Amino acid sequence: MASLRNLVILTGAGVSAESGIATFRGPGGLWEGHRVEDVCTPEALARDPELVHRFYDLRRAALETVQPNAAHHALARLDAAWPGELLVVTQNVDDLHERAGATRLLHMHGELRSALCAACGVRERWEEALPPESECPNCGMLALRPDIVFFGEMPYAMERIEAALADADLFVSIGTSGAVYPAAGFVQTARHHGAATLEMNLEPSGGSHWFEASRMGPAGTLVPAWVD
Ligand code: BV8
Repeated sequence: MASLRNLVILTGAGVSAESGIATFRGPGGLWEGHRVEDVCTPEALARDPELVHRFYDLRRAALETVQPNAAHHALARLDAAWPGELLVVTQNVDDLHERAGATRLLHMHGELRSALCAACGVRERWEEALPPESECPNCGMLALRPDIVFFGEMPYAMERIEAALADADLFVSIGTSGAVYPAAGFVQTARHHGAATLEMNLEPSGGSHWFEASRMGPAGTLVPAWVD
């Protein structure tokens, strides 16, 4: 990788699978227990706030029981050592990348350990249960919601992501099904700007045909082998 300068690495639920966090679309997956429309849309939040808040409370509480795996640690080592530009864009809302030590990281779909005020727009660190109608510490309105990007909502930091993709020499996708946009389109943007592309996933994804190189297998094995 000596000639490369700028890396963009996209991660999905597959990078956290070996930590014991269920992916979305596999057997027994997270969505299996729920229809996506029932827990991850603004309409669901308005229709049944108790269900949606509880869905994310359970996932936030589960963070206490899991640890970063070898893939998270390898990416954190790369982050610390890489002399050029590097950005890990995660679709995941868990905190395993940062607990492994990643710093050049952004959560494009929000974070479990954060609450968003629907009234003033402030994002607050949030560690415990978040019942509906919780008071915003900033504006006092009873308008806190999970800080999660629902379907139909704009992902965070899209301008920063687009700029990083435009400058990337290498785009790597790890552990994502390529089922959700705009993340699933990042590989095409990176290729358009001349980046090399690599996919590491347990099985071919919806976007595998866009990648010049693909390595199939568990992230906990493939990512350390690639980094080290
Ligand atoms: C938006 C919330 C516009 C957090 C999630 C075209 C362009 C733009 C948008 C659209 C479009 N077409 C349709 C849309 C709308 C929609 C969309 O993409 N729908 C899909 C269903 C077609 N997109 C949106 O609504 C997005 N917003 O476009 O806004 C806009 C513009 C202007 C103004 C306003 C709005 C918002 C999408 C975000 C939704 N939120 N999550 C949470 O609850 O966790 S999505 C959710 O699914 C995840 O966050 C993730 O992003 C996504 C995909 O999941 P994956 O991470 O890939 O997980 P999955 O289980 O699917 O796959 C796991 C993979 O890992 C598998 O391939 C498996 O093989 C592999 N694996 C398993 N184990 C391992 C492994 N790999 C390696 N090692 C292992 N051990």
